[in-house]
Amino acid sequence: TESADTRTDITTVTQHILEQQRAHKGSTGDLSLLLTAIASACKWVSNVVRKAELLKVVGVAGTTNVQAEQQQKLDVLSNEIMINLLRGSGRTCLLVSEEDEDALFVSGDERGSYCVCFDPLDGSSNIDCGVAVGTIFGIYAVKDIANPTLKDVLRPGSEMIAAGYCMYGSSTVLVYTTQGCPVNGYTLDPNLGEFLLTHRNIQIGHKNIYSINEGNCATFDKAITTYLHDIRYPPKEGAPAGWKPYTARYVGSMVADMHRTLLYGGIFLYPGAKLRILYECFPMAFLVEHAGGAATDGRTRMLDIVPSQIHARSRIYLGTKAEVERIEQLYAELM
Ligand code: AHM
Ligand code: MG
Repeated sequence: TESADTRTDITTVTQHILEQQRAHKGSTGDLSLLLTAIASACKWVSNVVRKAELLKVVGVAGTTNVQAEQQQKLDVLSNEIMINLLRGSGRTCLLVSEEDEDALFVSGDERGSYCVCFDPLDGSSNIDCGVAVGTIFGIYAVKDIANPTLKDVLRPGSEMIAAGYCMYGSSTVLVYTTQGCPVNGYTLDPNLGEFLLTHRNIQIGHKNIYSINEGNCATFDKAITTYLHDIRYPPKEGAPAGWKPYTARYVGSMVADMHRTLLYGGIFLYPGAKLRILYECFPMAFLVEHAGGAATDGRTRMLDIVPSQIHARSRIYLGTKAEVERIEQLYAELM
């Protein structure tokens, strides 16, 4: 069989971005450049994550971030990498990072027309034990390039024009979509240093898997305890033939838990309003909807929510349509 090293019919992420750009008549190419810059940043972050233990860069940096959690050196590094490449693309005017309390306004020659909200290294509590972490991003177009304001990102998630994540797991996988387009995934070939198209048009899978931190069960809403009971125990009136309880899987890194949910199916639940709307909930909701799934806070479609401030948090339930509709139904009945 032909080895991947000798095949030349493989599509790189840059090629694919340009191909999609050509399909959009009147496109300026600005978004393509921005997405290419994000792909470069993710390669760079992947490189530092993979070397972290060896370089002994893992550790507490001595500062705390805006969420008052322990900030580790890799968070700081990843944030700097993202900011440098986003600014350097010349296509951004407003950057919102989980690591920075205030939004960063890009000025001068570097200013462009996009606003990017991102978590440079999500799941960083997993770094020291080598478990998957990731970068998450959501992109908006600024309304008035001469005057970017926070209102450009304090908008419903449905107004994003692109969103995605990069997972630094057993392989490095970049997954993104643009408004109305398929979700595609690209795996980093470490030898070529290129992201190659490996997952075309991702549609959410059909397996019955649920993903939640059950340690917090004392605080769960009645809708969620009822849902969890229903997927674990056979119905009282008798289980239909072939009934099986759902499988539990929880990494504790949203990117890894969402990547699995997209590929295999099921539902990811975080009832405790811990996750940040702009750079955790919205991008994942945008992706899951584009992959044929759904996302809600129990009462409202996630992408219809308007965040009140840049680090605002929400409950979130996202996965296949059937599971998300069941949760919404339970909220309507019980809450
Ligand atoms: P972080 O941004 O501080 O890394 O926190 C976000 C992470 C998500 O990746 C993950 O889904 C969640 O926190 C896990 O939280 P918990 O440890 O409470 O289960
Ligand atoms: Mg995070």
